[in-house]
Amino acid sequence: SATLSSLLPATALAQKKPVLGFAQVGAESEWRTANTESIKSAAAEAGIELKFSDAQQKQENQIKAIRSYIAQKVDVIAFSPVVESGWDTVLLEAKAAKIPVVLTDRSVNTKDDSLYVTFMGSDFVEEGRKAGRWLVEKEKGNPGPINIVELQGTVGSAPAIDRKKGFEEIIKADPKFKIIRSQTGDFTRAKGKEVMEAFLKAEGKKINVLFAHNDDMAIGAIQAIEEAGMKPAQDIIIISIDAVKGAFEAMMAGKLNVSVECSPLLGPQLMAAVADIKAGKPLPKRILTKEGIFPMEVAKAEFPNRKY
Ligand code: GZL
Repeated sequence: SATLSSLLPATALAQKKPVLGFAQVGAESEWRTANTESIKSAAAEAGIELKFSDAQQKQENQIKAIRSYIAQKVDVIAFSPVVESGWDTVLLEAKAAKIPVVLTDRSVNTKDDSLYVTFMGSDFVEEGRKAGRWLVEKEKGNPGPINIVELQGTVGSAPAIDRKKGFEEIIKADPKFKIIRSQTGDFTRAKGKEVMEAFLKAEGKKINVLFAHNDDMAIGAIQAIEEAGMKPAQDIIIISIDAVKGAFEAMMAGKLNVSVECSPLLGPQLMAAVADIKAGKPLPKRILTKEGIFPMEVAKAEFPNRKY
């Protein structure tokens, strides 16, 4: 009897939709929601079949999802590693199954960079430097001391490690800047508010600056600052990263001083990479997203152009 393949024209088989398995971090922030939206809409646009999972910010759930994609024999696996370490084992399993892996947004710590085809995402160290440079410029006339509290992102994640590194690299040039408290708010509004409340209780009016590793924690902290009877962006200068809509709304309300852009719109670049991999084209090991910085003075004019 004729087999199905002999019935279908060869082109139909050759154009079998590529299948992409994507293991997302979670839904912890506006940035992450916009990133998920970008990936889902770009997959639909590109005619790529997307299998998608949300790990609720737990590494073991991401590893489980990657293993399920290996079992389903998807064409490509992509993920944003919630933390930098602990991926070699499951990436070796993907390599053994001959399934190429793309890292998006965050990278992994590994000695074997054959475990992934490419890493596409922002330069988080540069984002930290941009935040530091803005503060140095803002306070150039102020002899100090300038006391900074820091809301770190998820412990062990590339953005938290690298944004801290970049920021400190810039402010260490002048001893008037002192980070007096630093703790993780896990990139969420709720935790950002909770930790800022603790900072305010401990340090109160001694705090001159808040450096938040993302807008969601900054927005939570703004609520804590107001509830403590202080004026955000005036009594306490607030510097943040992502430049999501919520940050623009806070800047237009005069409650946030500046947000460093970190684009979540990686969907189209990811689908192009999947198509190139399927076509056997080589990819650069590192694909960098271009980004700016938005102080409150330009927020109103820039807001209509924002896509996330
Ligand atoms: C950065 C991304 C971070 C965002 C946070 O690329 O990994 O995770 O800055 C998000 O908002 O939670």
